[in-house]
Amino acid sequence: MRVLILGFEYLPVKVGGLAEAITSIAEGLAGLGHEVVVITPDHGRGLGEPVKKFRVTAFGESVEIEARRRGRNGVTVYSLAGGLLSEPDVYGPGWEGLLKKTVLFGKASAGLLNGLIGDFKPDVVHAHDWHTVFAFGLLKKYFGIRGVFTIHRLNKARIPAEYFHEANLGELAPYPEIDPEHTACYIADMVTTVSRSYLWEEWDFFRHFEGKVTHVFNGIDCSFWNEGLLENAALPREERRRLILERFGLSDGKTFMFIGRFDRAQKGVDTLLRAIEILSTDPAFGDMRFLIIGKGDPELERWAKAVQNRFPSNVRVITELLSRETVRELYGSVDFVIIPSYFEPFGLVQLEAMCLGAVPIGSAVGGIKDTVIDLDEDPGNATGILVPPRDAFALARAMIRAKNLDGETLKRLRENGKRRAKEDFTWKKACGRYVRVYEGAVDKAMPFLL
Ligand code: NHF
Repeated sequence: MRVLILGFEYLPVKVGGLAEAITSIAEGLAGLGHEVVVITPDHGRGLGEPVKKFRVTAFGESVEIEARRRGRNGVTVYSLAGGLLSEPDVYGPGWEGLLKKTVLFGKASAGLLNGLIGDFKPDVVHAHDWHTVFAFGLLKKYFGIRGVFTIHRLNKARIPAEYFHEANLGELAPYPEIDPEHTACYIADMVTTVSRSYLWEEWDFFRHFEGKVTHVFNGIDCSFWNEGLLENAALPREERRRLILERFGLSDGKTFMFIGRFDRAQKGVDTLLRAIEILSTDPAFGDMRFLIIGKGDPELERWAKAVQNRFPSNVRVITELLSRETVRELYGSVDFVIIPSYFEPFGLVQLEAMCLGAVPIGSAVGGIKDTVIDLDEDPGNATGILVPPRDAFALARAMIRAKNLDGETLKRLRENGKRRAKEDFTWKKACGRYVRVYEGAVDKAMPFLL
């Protein structure tokens, strides 16, 4: 099949998990023998060779668009530069700037395909997240291509209808304020999201598209998240842990790690900080170590530092950016990884941890619930522990339980986790299912089948 992919992030341009997901899907499809072309904004990176120039009008101005092309792992990537498309802030500048950038991306994508269509007529256009709504709408309008829209994380934005008029898609904007995710799903032939549980948690949104909605799990690239590549691969895990803790000025102990954005909406670092405060009065606390890695909301950063100052022998907060290799070293050394998210469409941390033998303790939501098999639910196949979200007491109890697990259970959790990450959540599987979505040969979400 010929597949055209639209996305606002594509490696090496990365803000979050979206870049990894879109890149892995494109490369995975190419690996299955499909012809894959990606269109993405250049975001001022100047990647690839300039191959086409043309002008589009947008917001009363004429903008020169430069299409740059590069090949990467079997995929042809076009990045569009010019005007706001060259703005380095991927999701900016500001909200209005972002809206204008999405409109310009739409027109420039249509202009690019207009020039390519004689040589490359896609069988399917696969658009990711709402920033591609105008590109998706225009490609469907002018070329009538079958369209698949994937939601990696619902944004629930409302944008003024005038942006649709400016994008030459006024027919999609009958009301003053439009939800772009709703519009993209409405015009799509198929709608997907990245885990089964997230789909049902957000059924109030997805039910509007009943009959054409399904999930496709993301995958994990265990070739990078691989124990064999650890700096201290030859040492026993406890020794690696001791060395890592020493590096952070801590003595040895059972180690729990959090890695993620410090925000109040999703990642739940506040629940973890509360749980540590609760644990501090427990006799078990003396043997527990916490590595909290991330940054974001300044108030949460202050709270985290205050917890570190209160418990200097137990807690380290690391706000500087760590390389992927260092993060891999940490996953391969700590005992447990905490993922206290309030919601998680898919989530990569729990699977990265599982690839490297760190046992996840996560909220029973979205993709975490679908990837981690809970110790109480299925002790033989368990890969971690699930707790209710936003419940610091439950998380504290789970951490004490984890600390006291016997060696045999811990080993089973680790081995099961590695196997599940490597075998059940491969990008090859994900891409095989996307192909079935493209062909319309896939099971759908049916509320009466729950
Ligand atoms: O893994 C890629 C990522 C997900 O849960 C993640 C999210 C955004 O919030 O699909 O997209």
